[in-house]
Amino acid sequence: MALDTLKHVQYIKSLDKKTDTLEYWMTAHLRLNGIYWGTTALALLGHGDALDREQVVEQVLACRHSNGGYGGNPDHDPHMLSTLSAIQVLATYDALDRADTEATAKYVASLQQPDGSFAGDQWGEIDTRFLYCGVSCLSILGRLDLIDVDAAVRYLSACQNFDGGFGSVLGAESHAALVFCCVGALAILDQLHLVDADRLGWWLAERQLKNGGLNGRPEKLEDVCYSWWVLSSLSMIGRLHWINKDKLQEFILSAQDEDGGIADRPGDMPDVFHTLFGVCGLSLLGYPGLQPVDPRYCMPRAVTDRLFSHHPRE
Ligand code: GRG
Repeated sequence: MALDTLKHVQYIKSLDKKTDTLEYWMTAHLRLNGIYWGTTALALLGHGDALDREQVVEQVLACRHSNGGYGGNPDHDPHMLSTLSAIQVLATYDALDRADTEATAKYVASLQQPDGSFAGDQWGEIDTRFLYCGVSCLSILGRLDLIDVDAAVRYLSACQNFDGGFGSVLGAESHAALVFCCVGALAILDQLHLVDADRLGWWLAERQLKNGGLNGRPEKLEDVCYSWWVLSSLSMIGRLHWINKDKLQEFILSAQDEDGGIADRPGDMPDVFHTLFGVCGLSLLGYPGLQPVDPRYCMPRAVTDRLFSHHPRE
């Protein structure tokens, strides 16, 4: 089975036109995340110009608040998850100069807690996802100097469990998506030596099931999105070869929908989240014709190369 690139491009392009569907309105709070998932998938598929740049940039800027944070949709409260997506999309379209990024950097930094962790917004939920968002965002903006990096690293380090994995908060069960968040943040901060790579690599490799797909933790079902969370983590710790690449590639390709888009597993309905992470997984596996993805940022390598030639990540 081969990757149906053009159908996936058409599928992503069609998403913003389906405004008469329940799904469209049920996912309103995720609109900015959706723009990031779609535009990143298009860029990795080699069709970064498939959407109108100005329209995308305007859509992102419409979600901006005066404090520098971004909401999931215009008039939605600012949140760390949508703020990272906004910055990633603006960076991908080389449009960071269109927003007051200094205010955004200050908004993000204001959510760091004394123990180094990050809250998702003003209401104070703590999660390693938000720590990743904070570190990734500030690194893209070249403003890691605004936070207590040592405290963030101490918090991340303390989150590593006996099995080598990481969870959503101190002491929480290891979960592959949170492994990406913690390892990704440590990679961005150049602190990967703190990870027990053999132990973590073993736990990650055990996520592969007989059908080639990966799950997110023991006894759970396979899901295409773990092709990103698991594989990017293995890539960052230099152990990508610890899983069976051919079987994973076949699993991802078999989750393609005949009308475009990729689903969580074969036979299910496709969505843009799984489309991005399926394409990202294939890119890390070296699938021909795909643009390389940066495992630390989940952005095209060409974009992060351009960004960090302007300013050092520190
Ligand atoms: C830039 C790629 C990128 C991410 C930014 C938001 C974020 C940082 C990471 C999100 C990580 C996360 C927690 C993803 C959710 C993955 C997922 C499918 C969770 C489902 O959890 P369960 O318990 O699934 O329903 P399992 O598979 O364990 O049954």
